[in-house]
Amino acid sequence: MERKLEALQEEALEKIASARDLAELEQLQVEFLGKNGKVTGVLRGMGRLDPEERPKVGKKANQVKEIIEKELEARLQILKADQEKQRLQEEAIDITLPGKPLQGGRIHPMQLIIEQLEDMFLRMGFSIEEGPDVETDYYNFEALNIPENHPARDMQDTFYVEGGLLLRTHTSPVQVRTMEKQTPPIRMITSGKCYRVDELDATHSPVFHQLEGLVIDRGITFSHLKGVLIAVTREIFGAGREVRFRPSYFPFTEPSAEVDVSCFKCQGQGCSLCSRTGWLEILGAGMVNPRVLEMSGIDAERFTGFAFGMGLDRMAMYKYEIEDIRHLWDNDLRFLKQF
Ligand code: 2NL
Repeated sequence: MERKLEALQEEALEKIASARDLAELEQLQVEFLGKNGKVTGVLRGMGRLDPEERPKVGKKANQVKEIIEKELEARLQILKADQEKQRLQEEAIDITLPGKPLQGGRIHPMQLIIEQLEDMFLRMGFSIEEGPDVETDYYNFEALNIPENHPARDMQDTFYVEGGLLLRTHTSPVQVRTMEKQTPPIRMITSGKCYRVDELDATHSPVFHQLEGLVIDRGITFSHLKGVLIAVTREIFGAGREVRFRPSYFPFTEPSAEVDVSCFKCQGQGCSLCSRTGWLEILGAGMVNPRVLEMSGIDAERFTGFAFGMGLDRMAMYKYEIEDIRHLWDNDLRFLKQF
């Protein structure tokens, strides 16, 4: 009987040592120490033993039971520790890996153009002025010598709002307001949104941006106008660009001119961007009409001035080779990421 118990102990310890997981271990517990287990069976069969033998065999059986229990427990701890180690390995995070890069914001191409122009004009001693988007007929048309019957005043072209007000169709009202509140010398620019009734397509938008400038002082001439505008075009489009002044007409300037730069894409050879002319029209300008000066309270006998205006959407399209104006409004990240 004792030898049988020893054999059982040996068998149990061997199996415990080679148990690979908690389930196997649990089965061994049942196999040897369970209600119908092998060791339990020996203890149960003690009734048939010689009464003299019983204490010895009972003692041995309890020893074996204890040893197996201890081994089961020891193995259980080892397997648990192994399991934990494996779990930690699987869940391990490599803290030396670089983090996910933060996607920084970009400056919108319209803002890039505005900032570049503003910087340049600030260096030349201009101030930056602002005015309302909702304007009166007086500031948007009347004070600029735009006649009562001018097509721009038509409902078809201008957004009118309640109370006889309108959405400014150009940034010129800001210049009128500046002339009213400042005395010459005046050197100012203003930029912002303008509104005209227009279908949205690749080259037109009912909301667009302008930058306008105004210089008023004693003895200002067309040469001053040319000097400033040539500097502006070179800064935006590069020093190698030719600049051309063509006679034009605006009610608020006399004489008036439109300014072209030689096409930067084809070097003036003619291409699709410049419609094969070799030239890109970028701004309008002129000497401020004396009537406009007088209406805003500036003595046209003592002061002269020049003014200019440019469409910033077109500037951005030229400079960044954007073929559709709607890209400026879509906020498509694939577009915005390029700036
Ligand atoms: C263009 C032409 C221009 C002006 C704007 C102006 C403003 C006042 C007085 C006189 Cl208060 N002139 N502005 C002058 C000439 C041209 O803009 O093609 N803009 C996109």
